[in-house]
Parts: sequence; C-alpha cells; structure tokens
Amino acid sequence: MAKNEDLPIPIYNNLEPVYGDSSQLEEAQLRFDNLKSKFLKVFGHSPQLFARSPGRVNLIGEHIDYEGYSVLPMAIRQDTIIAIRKNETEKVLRIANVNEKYCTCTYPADPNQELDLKNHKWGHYFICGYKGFYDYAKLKGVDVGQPVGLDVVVDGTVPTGSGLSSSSAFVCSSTIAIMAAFDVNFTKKEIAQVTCHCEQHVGTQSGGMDQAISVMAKTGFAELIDFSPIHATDVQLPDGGIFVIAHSLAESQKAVTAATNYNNRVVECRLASIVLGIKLGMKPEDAISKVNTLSDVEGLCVSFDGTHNSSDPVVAVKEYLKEEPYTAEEIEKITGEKLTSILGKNAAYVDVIKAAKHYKLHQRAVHVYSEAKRVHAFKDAVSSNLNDEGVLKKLGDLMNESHYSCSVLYECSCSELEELVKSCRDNGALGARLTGAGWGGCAVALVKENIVPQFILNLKESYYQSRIDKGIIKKNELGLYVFASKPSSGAAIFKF
Ligand code: NG1
Ligand code: MG
Repeated sequence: MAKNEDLPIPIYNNLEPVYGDSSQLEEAQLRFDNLKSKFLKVFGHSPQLFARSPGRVNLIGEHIDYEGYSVLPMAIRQDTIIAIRKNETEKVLRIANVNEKYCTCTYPADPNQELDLKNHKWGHYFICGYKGFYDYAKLKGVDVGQPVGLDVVVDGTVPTGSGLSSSSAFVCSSTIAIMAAFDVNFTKKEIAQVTCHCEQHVGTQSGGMDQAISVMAKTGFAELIDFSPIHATDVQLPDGGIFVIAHSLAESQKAVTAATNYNNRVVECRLASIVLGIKLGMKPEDAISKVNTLSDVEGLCVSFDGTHNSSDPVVAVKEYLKEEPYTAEEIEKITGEKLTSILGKNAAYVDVIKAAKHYKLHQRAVHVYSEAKRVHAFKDAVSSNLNDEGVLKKLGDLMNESHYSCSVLYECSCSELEELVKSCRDNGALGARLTGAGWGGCAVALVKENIVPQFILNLKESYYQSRIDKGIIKKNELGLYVFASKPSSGAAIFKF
C-alpha cells in the first residue's frame, strides 16, 4: 500500500468524507452554499472548485520542528475553505472573504512579486501559496503556462492568532486550490514541503509541523511527524481521554512580533548549535558552514557526566554552554565571525540581531533536546501495554513537563497562558500546556472523557467569567474559545 505522504490530495464530489457527522455536515453545507453565492455575487460566475485544509493543535513537541525534531499534532475540525476560478481575461489575483471584516485584496498575477512585509495584509498568505506553487512547478519542470488571473473567496473558521495555525490552514488550502485549478497533481509530501517553505514569505522562519499535519491528517489519529524526509505515523490516542482546547484571549501576533519572539528563538537555537558544535570539537568554519540545527550536533554530544560517558545532549549542554546569556561579542569571539555574516542576509535575521540584547543558548538548547525526548516518550506511552488510565496519566505528566520547559526555559508563555494552564489543572485536567508558538493563543488540556462537560463549565467560571464581565468576550461566543476536539481529517479538494 502506498504511504499516506506519497498519495495525492483526495478529490471528493460530496462533503461526507470530510464533514462526516451529521451536525458538522449541516454546518459545512451552509458554508459551501454561502461561499458559492458570495463568489457569484463578487465575480459574476461560479467557482471552478474548492479546497479545504484544517488547523491543528499540537499535543507535544513545541518549538522543535525547525530544529529538525519530530512533533505530535492532530488536525482540528476548524478549517479554511478556498473557492477558486481561473480568470483568463483579467490578469489579477482578487481575494475576497465571506467575513466582511476582511476587505478584498488585489495583487498582480506575478509569481515573482515580493510581499510588502511592513504592510501586512491578510491576503499575503494566499500569495505565499501562489509563489510556492509556481516555484515548485518550475523546479519540477511542469509547464503551467503564462500566469493568469485568479478569482478567490476564502472562508476560515480557525481562530486567528491562537496557536491553532490558521495561517497554515490558509496557506495550504490556497496552494492546493491553485494546484487543482491548474490541474496539477503533487503528492501530500511535496505539498507539505512546498507550503512549509512558502509560508516563510510572510517573514516567520517557521518549521514544517503545521503544514505537514494540515495536509496529511487522518480522522481519528494524531500523527507523529518526522522531517527530512517528511513522514507521518498514525498515533491512536487511548480511550477515555479528550483534548480540550482553551483560548487565553491574549492574541499572539506572530508576524508582527517575530524579531523578538519566534525568529529570535530560531536564531538562538542556530547559534546554540554552532557554539555547541565548536565546543564539541568542530572547527569554527565547519560549524558555521555545516551546522544548521541542534539535531545536526546531537551526534557529537558525548560527554562525561561525573560517573560515566553520557550521550544525552542535555548533559552536554549543561557542561558546554553557560547558563548566563551570551552577548553577541562573546559568540563572535567563539566563532571568529560576525553574527551578521554567520546568519546571512535574511532580513528576518537582521531584524533579530538588531533587537536582541543577548542570547540564552543554554536554556533554549535544554528545552529543544528535552522536548524532543518527550515527544518520543508520549508516542511510546501510547503504544505501551499500560492500561488506558496509566497511559493517560503519563501523557498528562509529559504535557505538564512540556509546559514547564516552554514557560521557564523557552520563555514563550505569557501571564494569561500561565493562569489558564493552572486553571485547567485546578479543574481536574490530567495535564495542560500552551500549544503552538505561545506568547498568547491557546492551551490544550488532557481531560478524562467523563468529566469533560463539567470541566468546561468550571473553566468558563474560573477563567472566562471575569473576562465576560470586563467585556473582553461575549457570553454567547464562549463556544469559540473553549471546546473539546477530536482528531479530524486533512486537506481535500471538492468538485461538485
Ligand atoms: P503557530 O504559531 O501555532 O502557527 C508555530 C510554527 C510551527 C511551530 C510552532 C511551535 C508557523 C506557521 N508555525 O506555530 O512551525 O514551530 O510555532 O512549535 O509559524
Ligand atoms: Mg501560524
């Protein structure tokens, strides 16, 4: 049987395979009808086809995808649907949204255009997919002809800035819609790679987790995602436990804060891996030219832990990287090169260097190496012969440890997330942690199935009521901010 990642995106002529259960089906039907009528209203003709791709919740493995380590997310039912039609007469890309909040964006039909990052527009994510599609078609020698116009309407239900990857749901559905509009077939693995790369056009130097799960997810399974090469292994979660997603109501605007938050951590990890490589015996020039991620130097991490030789990279980090933050000058002294020349011309990194006061190499590296191990411990617990109760307890513990590491070592939490995670645990969660990049957005809690309704009620009381009183959210919107989630299906194309 062909591997999941080697298959093309499935094409359906009805909604059932994706929006299977009856309550969802009705809602989905309404969304597609609405998309179609909006399309007709805006462009005067019907869409050629639709593509959808889901958001995701990461269960464990935070901030390690860009360091080459495996992660363990699952798709959620919230998704982005794109309605599209090629327009041979008007050579522009017109991107409308069913939500009036988003005004229609227009871009030239030019795959080589650069995105204006200082002037962030929601339509930029579509252009990521557009550029990605043309670049990849060119690379593969697929002739897709001269650029034509595209008419597009978007409907997204993944809450934005919430760590549930609304951005990747949008980039993946865009890329797949464009691909299908041009009648080109790439495999899921190729699309996961293309979308990971092209989403970086918005400026975040992200890894490939979100796109990979959005493209490859299967109903009923979380997936262990490996990179290089991309591979997804189904993970069947134990009975009796449910993941509840809860929004801290602090919006994390990753595209805006990248220089001090997300991209800063990417740079710190890169510098940590180079310095570690040098301390472990590499020549500085080799470390600079060959080492990109902490996973690249893991193999060198053999060190003496007091009693015996240890190959645990965390032991090596503790021995070779000091806990006090490094200044740029200290790193330049160790490497013999300027940071600007180590990191190259990438504008995102130039912004990081400008904004950074110092670099916490020790803490970031300990987080990455220990988090990478927790992902495998999570997967191993699921496939162990412990009883369900025992497995759930273990998963909860690992989630708590992951949160601690994100919060204390990686410093990607915030006061709202700390309060929310505590509230989840106080209300009986087996484990709870921030999910996604952090600095706001959602937490995910593992909760025993039989207490889920009560858990959600209690959480509403303890975390959300005061925020309703302050007018931050409305009571009738609560369902958008706290909900139980089951593993949903991945990307699909619809032709009716
Ligand atoms: P969010 O902020 O949830 O979209 C980001 C990255 C991931 C991963 C996580 C942290 C994007 C598209 N995704 O997710 O690749 O690094 O943070 O684990 O930026
Ligand atoms: Mg995102």
